[in-house]
Formats: sequence, structure tokens, C-alpha cells
Amino acid sequence: MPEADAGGFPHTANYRGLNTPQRAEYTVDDLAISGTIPADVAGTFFRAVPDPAYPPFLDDAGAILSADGMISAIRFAGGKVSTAIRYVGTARHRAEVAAGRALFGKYRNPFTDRPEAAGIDRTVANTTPVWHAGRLLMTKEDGRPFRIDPATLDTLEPYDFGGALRSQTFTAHVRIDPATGEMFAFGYQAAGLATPTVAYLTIDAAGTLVREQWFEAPNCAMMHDFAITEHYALFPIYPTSADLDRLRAGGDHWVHDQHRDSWLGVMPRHGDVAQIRWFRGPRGVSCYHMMNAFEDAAGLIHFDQCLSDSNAFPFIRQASGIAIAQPDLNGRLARWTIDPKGRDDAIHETVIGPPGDFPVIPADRQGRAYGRAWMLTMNPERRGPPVPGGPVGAMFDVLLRLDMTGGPPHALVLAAGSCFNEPVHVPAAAPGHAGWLVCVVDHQHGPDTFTHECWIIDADDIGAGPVAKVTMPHRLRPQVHGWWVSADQLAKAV
Ligand code: V55
Ligand code: FE
Repeated sequence: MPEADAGGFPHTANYRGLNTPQRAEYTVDDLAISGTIPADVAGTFFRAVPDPAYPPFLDDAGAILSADGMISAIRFAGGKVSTAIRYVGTARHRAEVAAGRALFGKYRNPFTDRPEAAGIDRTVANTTPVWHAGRLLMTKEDGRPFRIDPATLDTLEPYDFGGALRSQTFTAHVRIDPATGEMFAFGYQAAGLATPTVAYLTIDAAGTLVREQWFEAPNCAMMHDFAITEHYALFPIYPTSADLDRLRAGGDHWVHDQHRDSWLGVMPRHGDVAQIRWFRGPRGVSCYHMMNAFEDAAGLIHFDQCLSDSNAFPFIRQASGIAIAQPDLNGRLARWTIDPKGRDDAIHETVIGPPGDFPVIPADRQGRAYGRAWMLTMNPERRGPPVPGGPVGAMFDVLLRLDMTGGPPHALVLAAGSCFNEPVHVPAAAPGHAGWLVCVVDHQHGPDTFTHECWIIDADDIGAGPVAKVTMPHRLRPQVHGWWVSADQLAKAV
């Protein structure tokens, strides 16, 4: 293990600078506001902000993904803003608090755990807060969700849809149909560690898990996200895979293979998994997040994704013997077009945007043709190095607004030393208004000195900068994903 600091955390990138553990739970009211908060921005911005409660006992570059889940709320009500953050009360966090030290070893490798960890659910529930049918869930793809009280941020229970869920896992990237309110979801490694079994889940608008079907993927791949259209469910497979023997030997969970194919599994979204057709994509590519997918008038399916030439996580490339440094990793917003009724398994790719990640669309365009979209990227003419932080090691400093109908992109470029966390989209009541983006912006003032603001940005006029800024009261680690829950939705919490 490398040298440790006073808190016992190693002096490595995962625990320094923006990634410095905070280990603090708090509520602070009446945050300082500059500018005017639009009336549309009434509700809560829930955020997943992972923070390791205890120093690791193994030197694991992937450990940043194992930081304990924290659920944060930034609440907007009556012109006032407050914030709170709490650990998710996972079985893992509770066991570590009881022991007063870390018990769990490498990222998604239980064979590296301390003996006291045997039999305890390993998930940290640290990736996405999901709101559906009046319930707030904290999710992570390696386990089942935890239900959170949206008012107190108390962890209520491990959530299995009232005993209905059979899958051992549940994705952090669900898709909610804007017309029906149904939630489409999946779990990979559904039958256990490193199994190629995928559970496909449909949950009705009332939150009942109405159908769970299992299928075998071509291999045990990382399936971080998926997509729906009005009539189809789309399961992407990239060549990053897990292997039980490697885990037993104490190895890394994921290895990426530059020479293997990617695949897109396509089925009617209310159909039977036996109907899945696999379309063959390019070799070696990887994607964490899909922007959207939709069907056109000709019946073709378009699947838009933040694609890169290899796995975007440096520690996965390193474990795979892939010598691509982070600044040299190329990517693109790629549209894969397939014909679900065609004879062959061809995928036609078009580049529709720059490299980047954290794609955002209005919730009412999910699975439908769309116009506006937003994402984070990096300034190709940057004046300084990116702010180090997060699992990729570098934060994004440009917010882009894309026009899928062909108009020019717009950008909001931050000054050197500042970076974006993923925005959420807040719809506007006024017809024709594009709504708002709400996000946390980090400002670096020195190697270990940061301040943070929550910005509200006109979604159609991002270049104008924020219309309001809220000063965050304490140091924050990087967010993973967030979710906007309006005051109306909060009023319907069950
Ligand atoms: C990601 C994040 C994760 C994870 C797997 O952003 C993939 C991608 C925060 O945890 O476990
Ligand atoms: Fe994600």
C-alpha cells in the first residue's frame, strides 16, 4: 500500500484533490443564492455522491467505484435552497461502521474480502438515485437497490419490489416511458457473480414488477446502461467482461478486449426474450451511457450513445494491457442504426456529436425522436489541464447543447480550474420553453482547495451562463448521477 495520510487514506489519485474523502453527513438550510431561481425549479435535485467511509486495505485502482453510496439532496422551495447528505445504510456500510474499518476488498471481487465480510451484501448503492411511482431508490449495477425516504434521506429497506424481484442485480440506468409511466430495467450477472444471465424487468406505472424474464448474453459483459424506443428494448454488449476464475485468483473484475465484437440485442419491449436478435457492432469499442433511442417513420431504430474506442476507465485498460493514455482515448457521439425487420445483422454507424459523456434529454422524449440534447465534453482548446477527479481521472469543463434536427451546437465553456458534474433537466411550464439544467460546478483554487456551486442554466441559452448560482456549504466529492424530482412528484411520495 502507498503512504497514507492522517485519515489513513492512501496518497493516490482516488483519495486526493477533488476525490478527498469527506465522510460528513449534514443538513444546511438557507444557502446563499445569487441571481433568480426560476419558478419552474421547484423540487429536489437528488445526487449520488460516493464517499469511502474507511481507508481501503488493498491497493485497488478500481476502488473509486466502491466508495460508499451517499445520497444528497439540493432542495428548491419557495425561493429558498437547502442541502443534505447521508450515507446509504447498506448492509456493507453498516457492517463496516460496526467493525470500524473496511471489510470489503477489491471492486466486485468478494474473494478479496476480510473473513468478517462473508455473506454480507457487497453493494454500495452509489450510482443513481431513481424516482418512480412515488419511491426513491439508490441503485448500483452490482446489487439490488435501497429505498430511501426522500424527506429524511433515511435508508428504509433493501428494495426487491415487494419480494417480486428474482435477479440479484438491478441496473443504475432505468428507462421510464413518458407516455405510459412504465419503468423498463434490467440486471446483469442476475444469476450470481460473473454469470452471463441478464434479467429484463418491466415495472408498471404503479411500481409493480409485472414481468421478469431471464436471458443469456453472448458473454458476461459489463452492461452499464440500455435504451428503449416506443416498441423495443435495446441491450448493448461491449467487449468488457468478467470471469469467475480470474476473480477466484484475486484478479480484477473487468478486462477489455480490443479485438472482440460489440453487439446490440433488440427485442419488442413487451415481447419474449426468445425474440432477441443480436446485431453486430464494431470491435473494441465501449460505452457507459446512451443518449436516447427511437424509431423513425421507416421503422429503423436509431441508438445514440457516448462511444469510445476502448473502455473509458483507465484502470480497466491497465488491467487489460491496453496502452492508451486518457488524453489519447478517442470517442464520439455515435448513432447506430439497425433494421429490426431486416435480413442481416448489420449496424450502420454515423457520428452525430463529439466525444464526451453524461448525456441528458428531456424526460418526455425518452425513447422518442428528439431535438434538444445536452452532454459534457472537454474543451479542445483548453488553456490548462483538466481538473483531476472522478473515476476517469479528469473532469469535464464544457457543457454542450446539441440540436438533433441539424442546428449548430452551443457550448458553455468553464474557466480553467472549474468543472461540471452531470446536469439534470428541469422542464418548464411555459409552452415552447426548453426548461433548465441544474448541476453542481466545482472550482479548484489549489491542490486541495475547492469550492462548489449549484448552477441553474437556461437549457436553450446555455452560452449565457447560469441564471442563478447557489453556494454549496461544504466540500463535495464528484457526483456520479442525479435525478430531478419536482415538487408535484414529491407530493405523491408513497
Ligand atoms: C460506472 C460507475 C459505477 C460502476 C460501474 O459510470 C460503472 C460508470 C459508480 O459506480 O460501479
Ligand atoms: Fe452511469
